[in-house]
Amino acid sequence: MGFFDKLKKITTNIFSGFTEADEAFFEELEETLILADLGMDTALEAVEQLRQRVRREKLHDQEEVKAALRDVLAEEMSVGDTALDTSTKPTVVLFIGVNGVGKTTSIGKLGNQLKNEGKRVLFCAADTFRAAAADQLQIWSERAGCELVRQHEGADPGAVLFDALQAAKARGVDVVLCDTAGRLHNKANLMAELSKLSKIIDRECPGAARETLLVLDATTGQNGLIQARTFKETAGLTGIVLTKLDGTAKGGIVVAIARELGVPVKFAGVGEGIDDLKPFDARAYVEAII
Ligand SMILES: Nc1nc2c(ncn2[C@@H]2O[C@H](COP(=O)(O)OP(=O)(O)O)[C@@H](O)[C@H]2O)c(=O)[nH]1
Ligand SMILES: [Mg+2]
Repeated sequence: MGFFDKLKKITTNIFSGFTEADEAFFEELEETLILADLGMDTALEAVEQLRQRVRREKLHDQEEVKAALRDVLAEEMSVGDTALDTSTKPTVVLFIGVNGVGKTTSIGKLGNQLKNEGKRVLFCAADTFRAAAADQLQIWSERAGCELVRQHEGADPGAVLFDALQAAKARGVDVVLCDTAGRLHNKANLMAELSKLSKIIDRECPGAARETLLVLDATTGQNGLIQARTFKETAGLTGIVLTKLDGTAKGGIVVAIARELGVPVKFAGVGEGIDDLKPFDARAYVEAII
């Protein structure tokens, strides 16, 4: 079953008991949306907006109400441009997020896509916390045909990034994708490291198009939101990569994240393969799930 088919199977249930858009329906919808990981606040707000629309526009039949719900959810998710800004050479993209969410894998997949679009791509192995992290990124760089700058385990991540940016400028690289550690000795440490990396980019590539993408694992549900709040404080988040959407029936987390953070989901990870990263389109998403 394809990703969208899977989603569809779960969420058509929302309307399975529909007879009319009465209070019982709205209450049931609220519950379904909360269970789908929209979170309490987002679910309540979405249902309230739908309620008002149904009243205002005097909607009756199921198809009209469905279309209105799609609009409401798509609007909740419309919080900015979902395209990756690669307008300068080099463009620098920082991947941040806790351990195991899929940062390294997403870099591999995105590198492959950009390479296929004819771009010269360099991976920067600034996760120096574990030796295996750079090895893993190296495997992806070979698979995707992208360049790699790495150093030894325990090296200063800032020094690796500095090297990578110098190499990128010297070689005419289009896009630098920078991996980072998801765990340091403590949270304050991690945040300090990330803001240091951000400053290095500003200093070495002033005026460069940059993105800071927070990678979140969709299967962790509301936990992802808690992580997001922590990371939001640092390093000017520009977008979310939501991974492992293939592993959860609870696609509502997408809506909750966009609404809470005010930054758009830019990519969705839907598997472990090299082609399993899709540009995220809010409208297509809600149409698939409702
Ligand atoms: N099913 C699935 N697995 C994923 C996805 N993205 C990453 N993974 C897996 O999640 C695990 C951790 O990924 P990794 O990139 O090492 O996470 P990192 O610690 O954030 O760099 C690996 O086994 C990946 O294959 C995805 O979209 N779907
Ligand atoms: Mg990693």
